[in-house]
Amino acid sequence: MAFEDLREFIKTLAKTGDVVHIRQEVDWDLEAGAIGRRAYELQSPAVLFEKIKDYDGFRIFGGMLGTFRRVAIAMGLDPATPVKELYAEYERRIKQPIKPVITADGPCKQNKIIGDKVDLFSLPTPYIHDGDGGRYIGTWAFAVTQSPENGWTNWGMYRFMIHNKNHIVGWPRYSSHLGMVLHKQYVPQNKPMPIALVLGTDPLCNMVATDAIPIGADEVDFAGGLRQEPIELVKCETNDLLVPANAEIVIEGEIYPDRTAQEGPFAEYPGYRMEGAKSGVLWRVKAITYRNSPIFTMISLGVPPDDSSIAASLTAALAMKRRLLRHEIPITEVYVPPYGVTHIVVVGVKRGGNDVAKQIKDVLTARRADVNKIIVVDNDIDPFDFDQVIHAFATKCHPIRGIFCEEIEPPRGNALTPAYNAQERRAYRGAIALFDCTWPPELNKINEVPVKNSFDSMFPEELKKKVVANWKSFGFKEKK
Ligand SMILES: Cc1cc2nc3c(=O)[nH]c(=O)nc-3n(C[C@H](O)[C@H](O)[C@H](O)COP(=O)(O)O)c2cc1C
Ligand SMILES: [Mn+2]
Repeated sequence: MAFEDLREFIKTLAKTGDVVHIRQEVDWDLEAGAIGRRAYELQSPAVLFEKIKDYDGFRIFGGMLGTFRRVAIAMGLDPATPVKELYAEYERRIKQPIKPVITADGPCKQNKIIGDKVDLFSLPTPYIHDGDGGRYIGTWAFAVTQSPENGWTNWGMYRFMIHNKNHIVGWPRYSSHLGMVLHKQYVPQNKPMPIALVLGTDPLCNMVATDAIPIGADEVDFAGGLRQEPIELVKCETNDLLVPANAEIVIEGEIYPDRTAQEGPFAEYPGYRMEGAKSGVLWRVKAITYRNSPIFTMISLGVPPDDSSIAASLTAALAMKRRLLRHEIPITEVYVPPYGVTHIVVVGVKRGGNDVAKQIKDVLTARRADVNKIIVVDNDIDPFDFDQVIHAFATKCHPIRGIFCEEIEPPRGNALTPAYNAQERRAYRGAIALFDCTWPPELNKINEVPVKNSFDSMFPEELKKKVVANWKSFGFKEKK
């Protein structure tokens, strides 16, 4: 069962107690951001702001996928589904893409503002964090763009800020799919790049827009796979791009091939504000279309947990897993713990040792090193269980022979890593630390590998079976 649109998802959240409807008037100027931020930090429900100061008739929805419960609900699963099962289900569905269907009309066309009438300040874009460079219109939205060469249509989540009444500025990195296509295919020909920014859809569309789906593949097919039903698309008013017909708000425009503008600063996903303004990608807005009583979507990004550290950590982990498996590295699971804000990843391996650990490091840093700490554990450790991971790290990672640190050469460094200094960040320099918490395969299993003192590893199979079989009758529960 897939959600028809964002509204149906919010109704379901209301039934499970996972959304708070705020009916008092709330100010778009910092107040919505402050409420949204505190809600994350107290692991509260998502928020639907029903009355926005200066913007009658508009609503704002914050925190769509800010807890694993909300991710589970978005996938049509039991809200209490364990994180590991969410990962497995996402992984299973993403392997079965479903092509979209195209319709002639849709709710996103109920209101149209075209050309000179466009005024971005007619939307209730929040000024989210004190210190942001402006009002951020894209914090939990996705950009649709297309390659002029082969029609590859990309959906990606990149931040966007209002520049003026009909211009938006953003920071899709050079290495993002939008950035690559812009700089390699449009800029050299001095051609403007059509773009549509989509707010308020089935949450699985947002989720897939955070996923590093390979170059050349259309994210919309994977959104279909995730919801197990095709996405309905409708054509834009001012270009040929296709957008979800049920979207709350669609902003259409063209990225200049030859103009940039200042973007930021912004409270970024690692949980800090680091830099001043950057030079950003600039676009002119040519049309805005929206549903009646539209719901604007936002996140109040910051320290974890929030939609970025919850939903986007899951997609980041599974993208890393796909990459490692493509390189035939003998891995089991990959986990990105939310509080590690995609700066730390835990990789489980079938066969340990420095060589395998170094291969993992090389693959995960080859194109760009967004992560800066990699923990590799043997398959007796569940990477999703941080108690087990810290035990392996404490006991098996040799402080000299188990830790490998190296510099990451520009431009592969992650400019948003708080630990890097300003020069490193600006130059896209970086560093990586690999923590090998595995036993080397050359150790003699009988004499050299210390025996682990656990229920699983210390007792005869027959006895273990008997103990497990009698467990409940002794008066214990199955799980911790
Ligand atoms: C909340 C949020 C904001 C993001 N903002 C940006 C951004 O401004 N620029 C960027 O390059 N990537 C950003 N990302 C990461 C991209 O979404 C991610 O790399 C994704 O794979 C991009 O799609 P693509 O692979 O089709 O380029 C953001 C992710 C999240 C979750
Ligand atoms: Mn892509």
